[in-house]
Amino acid sequence: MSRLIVVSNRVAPIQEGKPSAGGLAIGVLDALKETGGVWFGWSGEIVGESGAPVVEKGGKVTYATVGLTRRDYDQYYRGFSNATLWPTFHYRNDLSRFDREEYAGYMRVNGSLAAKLKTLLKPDDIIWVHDYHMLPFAQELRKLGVANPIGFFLHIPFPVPEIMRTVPPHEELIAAMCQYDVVGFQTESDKQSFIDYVERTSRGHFSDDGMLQAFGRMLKVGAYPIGIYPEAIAKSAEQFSDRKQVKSLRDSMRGRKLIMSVDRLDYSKGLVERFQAFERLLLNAPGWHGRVSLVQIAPPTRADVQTYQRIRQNLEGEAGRINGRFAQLDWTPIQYLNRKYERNLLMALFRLSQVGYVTPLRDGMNLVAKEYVASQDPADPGALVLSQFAGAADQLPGALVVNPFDLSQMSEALERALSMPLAERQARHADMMAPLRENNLSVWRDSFLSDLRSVATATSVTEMTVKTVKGATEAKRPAAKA
Ligand code: ADQ
Repeated sequence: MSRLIVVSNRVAPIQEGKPSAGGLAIGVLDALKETGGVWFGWSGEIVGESGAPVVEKGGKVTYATVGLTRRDYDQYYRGFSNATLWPTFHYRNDLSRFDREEYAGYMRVNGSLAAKLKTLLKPDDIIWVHDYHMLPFAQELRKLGVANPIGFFLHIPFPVPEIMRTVPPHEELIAAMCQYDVVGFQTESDKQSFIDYVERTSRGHFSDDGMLQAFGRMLKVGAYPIGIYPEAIAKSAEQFSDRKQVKSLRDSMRGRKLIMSVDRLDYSKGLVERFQAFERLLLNAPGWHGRVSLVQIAPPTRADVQTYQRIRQNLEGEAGRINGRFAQLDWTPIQYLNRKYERNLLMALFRLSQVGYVTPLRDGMNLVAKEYVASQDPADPGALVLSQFAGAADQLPGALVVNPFDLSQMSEALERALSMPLAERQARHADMMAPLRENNLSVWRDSFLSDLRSVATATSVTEMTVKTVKGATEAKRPAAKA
């Protein structure tokens, strides 16, 4: 089988089973271990001058990492990726800024990373590129003559065409994305937004077999919702339930109900609205005073991007205000913890709680929602309040789905979740576990890679035909992709 090359902005070399790893790391690492391969990307270090990749072997997996210069980091990572693409793709074009130099830096870094990866490539490798930092990566590889099959998966939402057009170089970016052989999205609606853009703006054509013809190329476009390993999560949630921190939270609740929320601290996660909806519950249903607490765990991320500093101040202000308004000597309504926790411990905290409260304003998938469900005790599961704007809402039919812009609806859903009878909680939990098992993390990875491998097969069959018929000796892209 061909070697797999994974490219992502950050490379996270981890030992199998290490608890801090997220879906991307666990999912792709399994695939790399199976076929052998390379994981290529930024080491996370800022360096004086960016040199050749540092290559380390870990079993069948080779980790190849490069440093970024301060200028690269500011323009490519902090600038165009996180101050333009991230907000716009999450429908926050009010927070998005565009700077030509940052965009030039984004293209430059993609070009230089592509040149560095090229030195490691073999002719039959297949390449799987991840996320919004790398939209033009295939185009840069193609410029260097790389003809290998290249797939791309977008972990965050893809916006409708009207929003996409607010990014000034939108057409260049979409044309670059069409240099991939497979482009994957989290949901059918993200996929549709991409197709709508290409059909309306660039006169592309999408056919029923999932192939898109655009910018002189033919590519597969699909929805591949990322999953989790529900059995492994259920097991660790149960095993970690007797940890000291879990017991001490249980003791401190003294019979009160617990609403759990866990997110990276990001404006897309709707944290302020979430606190305000909880406040509305306390206002409208005073019977809950002293009987329920919200624990919000939200470690800061991208702390050097200004918008993230503002969200942090805003959230701390809201938690303080709500606590000041309602707290009693022996009851704090909101416990806001600004730090990272070991993943297994989080799963045990989910299991301890009566309500999972996951209400992003926009989210590609949201693995926390899936992890919350998988962590529950099937005999006495918690209920899930979930935003309709998380990709996960398509796949968790037993959730109480809310519009995170409607504070009244959210507070009503919280009250319903807190009072939900056991039989209804059990039925809803079973309804959610079935799709989580069917579409687990292996299914996500295997279905994407199987589509990418079919491209590889089509490529070699077409090349053989071209060679036989025309006696050509040079490697060519398949005719279907011309
Ligand atoms: P994220 O925006 O990071 O990911 P999410 O899908 O919720 O969002 O994944 C977060 C992961 O980090 C989860 O596995 C969670 O358990 C963990 N985590 C969160 N807070 C933590 C804390 N305080 N301590 C330790 N671990 C914590 C992006 C997209 C999502 C998409 C994923 C995967 O934005 O929409 O679901 O990629 O494709």
